[in-house]
Amino acid sequence: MSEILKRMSSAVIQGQRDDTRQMARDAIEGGCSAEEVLYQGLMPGMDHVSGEFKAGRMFVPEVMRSARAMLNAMEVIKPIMVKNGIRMAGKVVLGTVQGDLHDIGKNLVGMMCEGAGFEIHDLGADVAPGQFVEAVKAFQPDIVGMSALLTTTMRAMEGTVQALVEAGVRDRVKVMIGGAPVTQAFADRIGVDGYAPDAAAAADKAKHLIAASR
Ligand code: B1M
Repeated sequence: MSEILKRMSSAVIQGQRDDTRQMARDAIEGGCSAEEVLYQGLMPGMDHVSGEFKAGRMFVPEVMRSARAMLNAMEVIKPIMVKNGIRMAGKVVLGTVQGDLHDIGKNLVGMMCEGAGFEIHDLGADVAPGQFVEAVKAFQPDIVGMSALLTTTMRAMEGTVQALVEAGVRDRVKVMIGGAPVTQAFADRIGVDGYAPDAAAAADKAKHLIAASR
């Protein structure tokens, strides 16, 4: 790995967002491809962060700083990747379900998945079932990700799955859920494809769902 890509990984781990943006520019100008920047610079950094978060050695604010550092560099390489038709790991439509305004965890999940190479279409919070259906039709994602933080809004996850079935698009996507009150048992009961307890596990689960479907 070239020196600048190694330094980029460290800058992601340290959450140095201005540095990562400049490093991405320098790397591209120095002849690195956008793919090298993503897969050899940014993603190894986020993989490390993910491992530290899982192990309880890094916490939410630090992870968010790292994710922002990575996203800043992504702004530099994304247009190049789109222009060159570089395939991302997969596409995720993500939202906090209807009636629920909590979006910090959902944003972290989006950042971690983006760090794992996914293209994210974030619908925001308080997302109605019909909005998820429309987004599936518009963006053709591989995965629909739903977050809920209230026991009362967990029911909207089931309602959204039902809406996907009724719209005839349920079979086109994998559905993944999470949020503090959500459990694997609940995920099994409402018939979704995946559950993850935290943002790092969500990125891993998204990778597994994609691998299993290809
Ligand atoms: Co609210 N709130 N809140 N709140 N809030 C909780 C959730 C609560 C547990 C607090 C409490 O009473 N102890 C409680 C819920 C009780 C329950 O239902 N069992 C509660 C309540 C009651 C409410 C209101 C009803 C309060 C009121 O108005 N009376 C109200 C509801 C508004 C609404 O949504 N309609 C309300 C409002 C708010 C604020 C707006 C003030 C604010 C949200 C700001 C925002 O998100 N923009 C807020 C906050 C901040 C919290 C707490 C303090 C923190 C939540 C959070 O951000 N955690 C929370 C108490 C707590 O958890 N200590 C609380 C950090 C975040 C990183 O973790 O979201 O769990 P989390 O996400 C994790 C995992 O769950 C997982 O990965 C994330 C990262 O590791 N994950 C996924 C999340 N989504 C996933 C999706 C996946 C996979 C994994 O796949 C797609």
